[in-house]
Amino acid sequence: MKVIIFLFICVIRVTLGEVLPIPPLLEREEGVFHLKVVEGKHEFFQGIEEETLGYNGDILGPTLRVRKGDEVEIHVKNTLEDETTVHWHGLRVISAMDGGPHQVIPPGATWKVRFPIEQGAATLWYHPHLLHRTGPQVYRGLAGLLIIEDERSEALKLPRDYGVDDIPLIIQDRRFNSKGRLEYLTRPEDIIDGMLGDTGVVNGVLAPTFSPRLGVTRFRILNGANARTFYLRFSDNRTFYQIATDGGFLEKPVGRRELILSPGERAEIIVNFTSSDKDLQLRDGDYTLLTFMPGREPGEVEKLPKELVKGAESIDTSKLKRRYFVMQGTGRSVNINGKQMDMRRIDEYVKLGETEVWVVTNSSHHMGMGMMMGGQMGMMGNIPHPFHIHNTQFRILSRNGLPPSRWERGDKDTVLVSPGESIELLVEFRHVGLYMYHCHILEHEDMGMMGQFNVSR
Ligand SMILES: [Cu+2]
Repeated sequence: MKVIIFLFICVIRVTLGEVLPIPPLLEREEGVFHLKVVEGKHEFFQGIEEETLGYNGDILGPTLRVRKGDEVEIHVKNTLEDETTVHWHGLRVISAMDGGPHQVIPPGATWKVRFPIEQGAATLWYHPHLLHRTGPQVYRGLAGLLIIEDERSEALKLPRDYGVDDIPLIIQDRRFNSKGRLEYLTRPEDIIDGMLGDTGVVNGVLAPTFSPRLGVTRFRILNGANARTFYLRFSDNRTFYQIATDGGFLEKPVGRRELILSPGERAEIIVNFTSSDKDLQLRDGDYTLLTFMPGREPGEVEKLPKELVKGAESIDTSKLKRRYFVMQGTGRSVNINGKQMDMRRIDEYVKLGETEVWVVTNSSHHMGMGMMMGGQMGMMGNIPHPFHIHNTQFRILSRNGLPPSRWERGDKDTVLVSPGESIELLVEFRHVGLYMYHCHILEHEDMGMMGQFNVSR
């Protein structure tokens, strides 16, 4: 019976090809965005209902689109029986509005926030950030996009018709058992690697199809996975153009064939489609995430702008204060600088508006094949960690002493640090209060790979 069910699932996996759902743009009601955290039912596989979580719906959340200079008001009602929080990932905002572990929304309560949008055009996102319990809530479906537009993004000749030629892609992975039910932290290696799935999910569905217009389409890609780093390529290995990093535009479009995104990171890319692109696929390694079926309608944007934004000026960093963050340990012992998250301890004190260099090292070293809990052989200690800092957009100054690649020279809030790597970041904070820095593998974060810094005058 089990075999039959498994085969049945495999057949659905190959043939489903659901149309890519686009998270709706949330309209303001009397100037206020209303988000309701709700329990839902979602069918990843036809006929198999899964208990999920969503904002205003069964899974994921609507897209909030705002403009630089806006005063934004958001009311988040928690209808769950559990606590939650909503963190605006990538946003420069005062700590009381940040939505970290200190801003718990009890069951039945409504959290009201109001803040100005002070930063430029970017694709940010929102998700829960409960102490020790972020992973399961995101895994069940809580994530959504927050798009900022500004004068520059509106003036540039780029596709920006949301859902038509400006397409959000929330890429995640999930693991299902033989009955097609979601599994979470069921294997010993999940404690080491974080929760890695075996099935890709895009905007909440498996292996969807999308019909782009002919010509160029923009994709705003979020790695919303708990732990998996995606190595994205097109099936024909074509060149596409990256135009933005986590926090905004790159100086110029950068031609690429592969986009590596770790959990929490975003990128905006431009892809050119022709009528002969039937069956083109977006893949992670050999795994097909999304299949394209170009339509016949020509797109509106033909050529990419040569320059997107002015590049950042180089500054002398030799006299700046340096802080060191070493990510180490494996499994339940993951830590930063030898410490695990403690709400009662402030790890770093930072001065408002002061530019600093944060040196982030992943000292997990390769110890070869080893026996893991449960008796399986696995890689021990060879774990990459995406490092995320709240309330800022930083610049990567160097990777292992070398200048960052051209596609990493934009504003960032999350950076992948591979084992043995050391990365220098140029950071600066414009709001006071208590904030987090942490690994964005959510199970690592939940196990304590997080610290607190206080920004003051
Ligand atoms: Cu980690």
